[in-house]
Amino acid sequence: MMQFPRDFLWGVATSSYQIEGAARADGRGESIWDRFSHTPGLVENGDTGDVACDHYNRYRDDIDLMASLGVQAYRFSVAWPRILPEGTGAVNAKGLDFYKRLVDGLLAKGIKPAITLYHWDLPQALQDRGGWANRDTAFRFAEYADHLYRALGDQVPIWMTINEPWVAGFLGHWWGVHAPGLKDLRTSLAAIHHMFLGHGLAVRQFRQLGLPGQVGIAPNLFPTYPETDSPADQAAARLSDGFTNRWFLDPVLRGSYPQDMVDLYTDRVGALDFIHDDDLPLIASPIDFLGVNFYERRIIGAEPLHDLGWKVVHPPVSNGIPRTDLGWEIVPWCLTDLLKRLKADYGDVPIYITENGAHFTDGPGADGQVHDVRRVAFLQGHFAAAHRAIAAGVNLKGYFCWSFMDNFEWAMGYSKRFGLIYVDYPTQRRIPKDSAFFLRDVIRYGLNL
Ligand code: IFM
Repeated sequence: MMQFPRDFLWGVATSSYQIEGAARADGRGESIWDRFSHTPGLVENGDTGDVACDHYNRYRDDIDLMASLGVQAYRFSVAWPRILPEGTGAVNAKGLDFYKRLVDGLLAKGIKPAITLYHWDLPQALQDRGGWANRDTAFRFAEYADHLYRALGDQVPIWMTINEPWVAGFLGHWWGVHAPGLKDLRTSLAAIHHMFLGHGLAVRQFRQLGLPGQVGIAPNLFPTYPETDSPADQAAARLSDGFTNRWFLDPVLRGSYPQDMVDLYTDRVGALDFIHDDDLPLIASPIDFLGVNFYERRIIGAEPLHDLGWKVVHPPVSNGIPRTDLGWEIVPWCLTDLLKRLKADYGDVPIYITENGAHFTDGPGADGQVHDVRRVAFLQGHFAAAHRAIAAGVNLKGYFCWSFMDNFEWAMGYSKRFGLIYVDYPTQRRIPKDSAFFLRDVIRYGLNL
């Protein structure tokens, strides 16, 4: 039996646009994801978050379900356009009330609320003024954070500013496959910088209000390995690591952007003059923890003809490594590598795994239950990997499984199921999968390997 530290926090995670639905309820404004998903051809099957898991109306039952599993913390995001339908200005009290009820409901069941301020549903009104590519959005973000701090700051112990700036930045502004659907590298770098600036401003405001909780950020990180030991592949892997990891860690934890990446980006898009002199000290305002979203490793080879000088190598299925139903390799040892590397390179910052999970298609069988044995094995492997990191001295404080329930998987719509709870969308019935019971037992008894 592997025992985790006594105060280790076991949680589940979701985000607003992926589960809430009720897209027009109680004065909620339009978000960039409403606009994107309603644009024909951008989301598989024409799916939208209009109804999603109808969590906005069913949150009490969802909290009961979490409580029945013994979940200790619930990471959710707040929909900025519910609080500020135009992105700025007067608070929409009805929108804020929803989150007050949610937080009260969680606390009543002894579940710690963990709020993500931004999980990609930017108010469309701000996008109309340039969105994250406009420096002003960082200041509007801090204003929005301030409203939430004042309303919920004494009740919520864990806060995260921005979820996955790499995804929001590059998928949304360079590859155009996420909202707002832009396709320009320079714009994406400006957007990412302004997300960091918003993060720094929001952390500073958190401190100024003297809130009792902890604040951090939740980047997605990719353990990265060279395809071969050749100097060219090693150099390519180092740069790719800069692209996915160091660009997102160094500013926050070291107060600087990595120079090799500054040089590379400057070569591609011109001077990064959206980075102002005083920004980096603010962005590096000390955080209480680093969130880590982990899903995949990246194997990198040199490829001078590629945009940035490397290629992502997709290992053949014959390598024998099991995969999720999205084809992602299941590589729990890479989570241990990643956590150890964070400690080695960035010091003893407390870490929460703020997301980890997998898409498996399993649905109800003849007995009406969902026997998602592959997700159980997936969790088992990753929990053990986290335990190994703790044994190696990593200051890992908790683990949030992605996701509490099946939900709107962005451009892939409802076709992908990451949940521990199966959602039957036509009836909105929730069915806990075997993996949900597995998590319950790990929380209760420890990890039996
Ligand atoms: O569903 C997403 C989530 O919104 C952000 N991290 C990755 C998950 C699975 O793709």
